[in-house]
Amino acid sequence: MRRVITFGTFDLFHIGHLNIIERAKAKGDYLIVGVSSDQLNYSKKQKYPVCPEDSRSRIISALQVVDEVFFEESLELKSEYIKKYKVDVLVMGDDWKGRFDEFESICEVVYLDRTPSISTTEIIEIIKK
Ligand code: C2G
Repeated sequence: MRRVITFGTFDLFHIGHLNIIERAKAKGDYLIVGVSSDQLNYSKKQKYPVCPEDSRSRIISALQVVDEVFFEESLELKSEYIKKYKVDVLVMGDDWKGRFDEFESICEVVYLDRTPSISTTEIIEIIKK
């Protein structure tokens, strides 16, 4: 069984998120998703996501293709998560291209094209206008 992992905030869940999650699952048989915690977002961006972590992780858990969800508490813990969940493939969108190459010694690393023309930031901007 090929075990796949992907990470994300998945705030204001949209079609770009669904696309990458479905394409990540297609890389293997069992999909684990690390949902970044509110605290991790605050430490990266000095602001909290619109949707709190429990809501974001419940939405991800409810997807048919997702087998397991956990909270990503720190960007520094990727190799621990990869080992803990016995991961064969790490999948991320290509906005992260090159950033996770260091994990190629412990698993396969795949970057997939982002879905064009949609992002949480753009959704927030459109609603504000
Ligand atoms: N994504 C995508 N297409 C979009 C928007 C997002 O493919 N139009 C992908 C991103 O490339 C990422 C995933 O969806 O792989 C989650 O995106 P975000 O919620 O923006 O997550 P991010 O803030 O990138 O958090 O440890 C890494 C972080 O937890 C990733």
